[in-house]
Amino acid sequence: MNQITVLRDDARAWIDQVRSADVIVGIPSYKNAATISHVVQVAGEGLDKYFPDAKAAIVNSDGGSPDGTRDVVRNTPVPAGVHVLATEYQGLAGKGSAFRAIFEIAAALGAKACVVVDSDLRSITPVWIDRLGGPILREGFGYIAPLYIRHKHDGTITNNITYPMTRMLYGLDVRQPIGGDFGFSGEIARWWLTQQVWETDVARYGIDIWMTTTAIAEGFRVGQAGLGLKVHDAKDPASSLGPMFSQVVGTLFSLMRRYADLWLSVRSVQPVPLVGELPQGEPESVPVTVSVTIAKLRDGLWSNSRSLDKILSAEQYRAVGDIAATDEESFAFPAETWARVVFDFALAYKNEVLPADQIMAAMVPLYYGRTAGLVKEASGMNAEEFERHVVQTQVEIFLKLKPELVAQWDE
Ligand SMILES: Nc1nc2c(ncn2[C@@H]2O[C@H](COP(=O)(O)OP(=O)(O)OP(=O)(O)O)[C@@H](O)[C@H]2O)c(=O)[nH]1
Ligand SMILES: [Mg+2]
Repeated sequence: MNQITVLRDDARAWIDQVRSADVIVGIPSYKNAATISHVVQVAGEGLDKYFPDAKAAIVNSDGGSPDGTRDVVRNTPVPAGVHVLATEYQGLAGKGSAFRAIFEIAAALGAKACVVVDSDLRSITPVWIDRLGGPILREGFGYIAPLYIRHKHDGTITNNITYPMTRMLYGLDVRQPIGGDFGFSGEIARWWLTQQVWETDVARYGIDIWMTTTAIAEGFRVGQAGLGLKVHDAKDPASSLGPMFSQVVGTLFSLMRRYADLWLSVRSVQPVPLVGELPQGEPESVPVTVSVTIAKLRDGLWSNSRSLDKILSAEQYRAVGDIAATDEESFAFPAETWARVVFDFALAYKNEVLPADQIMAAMVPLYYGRTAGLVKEASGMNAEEFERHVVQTQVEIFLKLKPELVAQWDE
């Protein structure tokens, strides 16, 4: 068994008492007292209904919430036979450390399948637990990513970078590589625990892209679970996604170095097996303030000019300068320009032209710029039109331009 490093005494005592489990649902949290009870209740129902013969547990891995999140979990009724732990992990503060504690508990209990779901989900239903965990327990999958429809203003990091890059680099059409709700085997959890990443951004919001990328690159069988709509406490991309962006994309870039031998030779895209039905429908809307995102592009271009001069090619630097100079009315940030900007940043990260944190800080304003462009392109579209005309168009552009990145990588 792996060494236990992030578990407190209460969690260790609980493990000694429960001893083993077949299926675990892990729920990371930080200040989610208002929403987590629903998630725990639905997880309990899902385990009871779809895994009646399995020994099951729910583990809330909390970041020391001051709002009583853990007590809410303890006071939520679950079906008889489902064990519940609400504990505070130790280590670097972040979602990844919360997951590490869940992996350690899964390993200690010898769990065969593990499901993780976010604590701010409002659209979760019991069947999610089956779709994410069933293929692991019963069909030999190693990793299940979620497939759901999100509002066009939600998931801007996914739509603008983690989806197009994952698909282009590794050749697998995983639509929600950082969706947060996953199923995985005990085997992969034990492998993740052996990796020396827990002092990096993987311990924070880098965890999702790291799990998905390593699952693909290490050859685990990957599937997607049709989960319908994702409705959660979504953040306005104009105001609160900067740090998350740096952590996710910095992790994606460092994985590009690790798995270069793999992705440099990938040229086509394979579909991912679907569990359940293709999602449909229109989720509730997420607000976005375009004027704020454009202002962040302009301010950031100016304040990061010395970094951008080292990172961007002259052509791309000129292009984003022209984009920033257009007024909100006619603002556009073409996907081609964005793809080439992303490639320039990936190369700068690999070649260490500046310290990683400076590179990522200089990229955030450009992400705001592309987000404003995406919101403008999506204007008047429903979820289905947005998927077809904006998201799928952009991923095809990344794939078409991949040879430009490959040619520069080993220069
Ligand atoms: N334990 C712990 N959990 C965290 C921490 N940060 C986030 N989480 C949990 O991780 C899950 C996802 O976080 P969210 O902030 O909802 O992020 P998201 O939904 O991926 O991102 P958005 O699309 O921007 O809303 C939630 O269950 C959070 O409670 C943390 O520092 N510690
Ligand atoms: Mg959320």
